[in-house]
Amino acid sequence: MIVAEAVGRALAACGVGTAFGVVGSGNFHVTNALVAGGVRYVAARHEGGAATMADAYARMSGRVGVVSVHQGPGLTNALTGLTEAAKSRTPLIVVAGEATEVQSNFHIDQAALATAVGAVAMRVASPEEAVSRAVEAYRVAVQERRTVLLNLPLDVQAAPFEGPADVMPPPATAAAVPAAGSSGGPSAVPGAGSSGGPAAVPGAGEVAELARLLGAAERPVFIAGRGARHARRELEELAALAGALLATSAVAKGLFRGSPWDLDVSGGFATPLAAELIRGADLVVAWGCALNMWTTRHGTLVSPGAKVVKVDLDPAAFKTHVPADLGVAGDVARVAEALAAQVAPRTGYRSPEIAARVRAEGRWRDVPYEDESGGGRIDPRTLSIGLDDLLPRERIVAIDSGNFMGYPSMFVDVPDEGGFCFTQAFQSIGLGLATAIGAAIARPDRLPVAALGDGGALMGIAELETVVRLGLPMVIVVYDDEAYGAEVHHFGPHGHPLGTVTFPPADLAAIARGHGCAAVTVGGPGDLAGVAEWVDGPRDRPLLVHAKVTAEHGSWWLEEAFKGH
Ligand SMILES: Cc1ncc(C[n+]2csc(CCOP(=O)(O)OP(=O)(O)O)c2C)c(N)n1
Ligand SMILES: [Mg+2]
Repeated sequence: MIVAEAVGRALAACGVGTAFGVVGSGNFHVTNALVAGGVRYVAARHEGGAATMADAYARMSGRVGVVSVHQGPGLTNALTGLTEAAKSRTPLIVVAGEATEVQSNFHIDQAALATAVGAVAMRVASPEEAVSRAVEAYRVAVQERRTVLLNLPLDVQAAPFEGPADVMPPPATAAAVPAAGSSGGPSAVPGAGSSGGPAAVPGAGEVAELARLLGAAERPVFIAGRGARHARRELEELAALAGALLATSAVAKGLFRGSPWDLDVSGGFATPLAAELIRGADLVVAWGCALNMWTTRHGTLVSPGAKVVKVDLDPAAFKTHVPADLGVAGDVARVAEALAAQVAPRTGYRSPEIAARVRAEGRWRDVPYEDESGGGRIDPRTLSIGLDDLLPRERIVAIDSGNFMGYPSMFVDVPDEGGFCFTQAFQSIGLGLATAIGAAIARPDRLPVAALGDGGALMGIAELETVVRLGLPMVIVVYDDEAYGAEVHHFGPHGHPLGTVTFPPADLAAIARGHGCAAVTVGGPGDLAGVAEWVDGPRDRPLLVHAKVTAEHGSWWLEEAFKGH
């Protein structure tokens, strides 16, 4: 056995989930060893796709994703996806060949590259440490929720490995990532506040103080983030006692689906009703949620008079973004449980009037709008509502970035927090299709839906062949405005020339058919019949919905986003 094989076997024995990659000489043996160890391998067509697939897979499966890349350009190609993963604290291991000879064409400072984007760099520097380094990479990925680059120098990985061939998984780490339930169970990889650790047991003083605040609040609102995705039951039970309304950040969308007190997403995607009720809160408790500018519309959704409490594993979260008046360090579920024993039942915000309003105005589709479809183009709201009606409810929705992104985020519903995959921590366009592939592999029980702009779709189109090759029953919706719409609406109103951000029509349906997809071009509401036909059929090929959308004006959440530029 050579060192590369020992590393692959060791990672497999640790219990990593699916591996994604593009194989070259520098990662050939380690990838084959992963496969020999029982790990599923998915070949992507671009390392950027592989990285994002692994990120999305990890988020939605609760297992550690692996990315396997060739030295040098294999790694640089993966960087945007790796940055997204690192910013999102996704447990990920990147195994990469490494050309340590500076004369090599493939040579770059790979460790510096990883560190620059927030990943942890490690190296198997000698044959003796092949296994221990692999196990350490797994431990750091899981326990510290980090994206880890495991460099495998070419000479070291080719050397004979003399140690034991079998590797025991490290104790306590494999169990630290909760398994994804098929529905509503402990969800994906832990976010802040879910995996246990030094601050997992809450301090009694802070808990008592939060119990006092909950006992005094007239209009409490809970906002749950990534770190609360495993804690639906505990939060719902506490909210029922405290009379709190329930909302989430975008990444936790769907967490409270089905509750009559669910306001859905807080932030730019919030309904007018949700925004009004969150602004009306006298106590906002953020659970595993940083309350960043997106979740709070630059702080404006939190009333100046409201008390703000953050419950998070990481006390560093307390003072960032909207700062907390009180911070409770601990695991979200355990804090909520401790509080439930101390809070007496009260009506709080849960009046019959509010219940009636949430029923009547709680979803975006309840908000009246004028359908602007016409002239061979469909209003993106009408498109999204139409798809929401047509597509099976057991779905997993992935969203790319751009002006269009709010339409599917707001109008296409998801069944729970395992139904929405939002790789937007780096705000990169082009990640949506690969996100949908990783999510689809994590949740084969659900219909994967990729919602993309034309710009993001064409940037990530290399993976269309992957969708077809894997036989994924995916619906890919392209909101095509023949432009980088976000830029058009950003600069257009100021009279700037827009030739650099507008494009002639591209026949995306033909491109999709060329890859082996079914495709339908939608230029008005009537064309959605083609989608219904696919849904009712055998779904033996992916479907690309090429929607020519109206684009006279920018979206309202984009206005909000520009404040962050
Ligand atoms: C990798 C990357 N390049 C450029 C940008 C800047 N950018 C943000 S949105 C956008 C336009 C996206 O166009 P499209 O996917 O068609 O969506 P639309 O805005 O038209 O709805 C661009 C270029 C970015 N965020 N990420
Ligand atoms: Mg566009």
